[in-house]
Amino acid sequence: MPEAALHVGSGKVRELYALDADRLLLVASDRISTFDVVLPTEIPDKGRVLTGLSAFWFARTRNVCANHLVSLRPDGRSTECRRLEMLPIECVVRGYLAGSGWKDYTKTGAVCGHALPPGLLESAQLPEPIFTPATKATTGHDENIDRARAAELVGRDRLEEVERASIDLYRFASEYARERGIVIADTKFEFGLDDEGRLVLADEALTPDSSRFWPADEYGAGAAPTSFDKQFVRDYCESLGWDKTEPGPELPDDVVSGTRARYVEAFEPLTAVNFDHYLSDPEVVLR
Ligand code: PZK
Repeated sequence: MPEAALHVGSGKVRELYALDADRLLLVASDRISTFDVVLPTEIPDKGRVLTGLSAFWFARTRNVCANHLVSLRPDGRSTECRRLEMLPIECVVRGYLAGSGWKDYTKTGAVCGHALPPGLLESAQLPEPIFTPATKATTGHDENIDRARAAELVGRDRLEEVERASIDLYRFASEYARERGIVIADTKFEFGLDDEGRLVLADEALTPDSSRFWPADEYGAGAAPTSFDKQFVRDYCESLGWDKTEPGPELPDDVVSGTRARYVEAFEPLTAVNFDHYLSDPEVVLR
């Protein structure tokens, strides 16, 4: 980053800088986390794949919901975006029964208050995508909240608006991805408001870090599908018998190269852009 910019926040694998009063710079690193621990080994170009995918979705969904993207930097990993007043909830949409949703269902027959038909198998597609908001935890895991709590946090009308936008975005992207060999099982959106109080999609969107991507050809209800991007990393970590506390293990070269290839294998069919072309001209994903 050549120009003076104030560091205003860190995610597990991303950094946020203020460019001026109304512009932020979101920078995606090549760091990878598994079992909630950031590993000491980076995956080359991971930040560029996620930034390019997010920018691609922002360009494709701007008629579904306005978004914060202003421009993509030539480094392919940095996004200039509009500074917003962020809403204090995570907007999760689930189209399939996975993760905490599956656990919830086995215990209660419902997922975050959405009653579901009996007899669904793990990973089953839901009759309709469901909206399951969560609060942003500063430490540890996001906590699912019910509609009443979400309405307290953002207001009843705003909640209806973000639910509609979240489901519309998920439907658009999951249908698009399914036709290209990728199941987006669930995803998390973050929204903010502009100066006029309009709802704007922010953060990263519809990437393997903010969503569960499954390879469609391996998908079947009744089993937990492999993760599109992190399966080699998880399998390797499991093979070590690591206890999943800090510090995480270094990754060997074959796990790094295999994982990098998986990110590129998600990027290329979705964007219809050759990844080397993206590296030489990132804006190709916006056109
Ligand atoms: C914002 N985060 C989370 C993400 C981090 C932190 N357009 C925006 N306007 C105002 N605030 C944010 C955004 C966005 N996006 C996002 N925190 C604030 C976050 C990535 C890296 F360090």
